Amino acid sequence: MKIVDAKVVVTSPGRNFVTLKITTDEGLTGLGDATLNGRELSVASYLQDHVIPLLIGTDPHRIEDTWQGLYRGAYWRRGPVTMAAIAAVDVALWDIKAKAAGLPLYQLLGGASRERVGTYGHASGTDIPELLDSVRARIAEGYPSIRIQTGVPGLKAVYGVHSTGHDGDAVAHQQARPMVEDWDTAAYMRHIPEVFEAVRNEFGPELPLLHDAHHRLTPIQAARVAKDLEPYRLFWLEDCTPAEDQEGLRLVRQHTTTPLAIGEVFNTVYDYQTLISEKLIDYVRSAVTHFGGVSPLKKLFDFAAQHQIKSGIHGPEDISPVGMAAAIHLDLAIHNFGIQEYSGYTQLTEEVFPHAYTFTNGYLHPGEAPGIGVELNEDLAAAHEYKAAYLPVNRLQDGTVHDW
Ligand code: GCO
Ligand code: MG
Repeated sequence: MKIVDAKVVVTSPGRNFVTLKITTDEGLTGLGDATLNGRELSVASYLQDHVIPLLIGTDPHRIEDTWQGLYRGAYWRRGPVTMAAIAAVDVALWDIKAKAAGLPLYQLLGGASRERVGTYGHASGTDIPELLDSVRARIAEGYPSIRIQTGVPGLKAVYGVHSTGHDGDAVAHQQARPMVEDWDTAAYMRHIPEVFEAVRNEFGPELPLLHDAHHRLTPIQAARVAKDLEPYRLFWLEDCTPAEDQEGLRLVRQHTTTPLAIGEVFNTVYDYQTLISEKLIDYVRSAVTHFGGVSPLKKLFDFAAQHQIKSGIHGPEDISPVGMAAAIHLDLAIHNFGIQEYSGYTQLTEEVFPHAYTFTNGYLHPGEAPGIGVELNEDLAAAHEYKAAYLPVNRLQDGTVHDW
């Protein structure tokens, strides 16, 4: 088999998605997700200008060799743009291989290790009463676990709340320049234990609760928050410190038994070397789409498994249904699965990307269609053109730029 064509489709059915479609001489096609929120066109160009010319004429079955060729062959390694582009190729080739075998991808990854994939959904509110309503709504939808985020008194806009889409996910605003959110770490640190207290009082001790600090705390602040939240038995505290400082997590770890999750902005195993080998975290958060694809993410999970660390694949709306499907196949197959983030998509996005995977009462299943089980409605995709959109930037009240 040979690759005879490959193209990049950029579409915006509400938000931007970048999809790679590879076609073979036998008529098999494969899809890969290359969406990088706010930097979509850079990945599209990387693929179009530098990767697709290398793919034409090659054997799509040689996934590992193609991956290594793209990773090592460029000389310049790692980084979100490069790794999103490589991820799209990797997933599209796995899609083709599994279709050629007539099997859903999870069968090629070792087969199912479980019957269904547990998820967490997003609950958010500008204040605590609104948050409690949102938690109630997620429970009614069947979500077994829930991430909670609230506004902080005195702040206008906070991650996961005011800049949110239909489900409390962060939205890239469709405008030429990023909007600005405000932040006050001390106010947040005073408020967050009250939020957990209210949610536990209302919903009891059993409901698994998660929280995302979105890289905003220093290690000592994160240690304080994680300790203050210990009585509420979190499922995890996510991204408590700026993720690039692996050593910072050592200090947090020394002070708390709150489980820690990190890694949605990571793109290679090297970002996790210290974190995993020293057991500084409990869940690895990388997405198939930003980590170079199914091949390296499977290796990461195997490395994590040796240290009793589990998966918690990043799955907000800015991962397309193609990237989500690839994640669900991995979730079903690996032994050290932890949880899958899933916030759903708008109706229009579902129509652009018809898929075999299902979401039923809070649990996902990849379905039995050969490949990853996602199609691309190219006409509908073409009817919704790219629109410039950016995530917010974060500033302290004196105007200083802060981590977002
Ligand atoms: C999450 C994330 C997202 C990010 C978004 C940025 O935990 O789901 O923090 O909501 O903010 O992926 O593009
Ligand atoms: Mg997050």
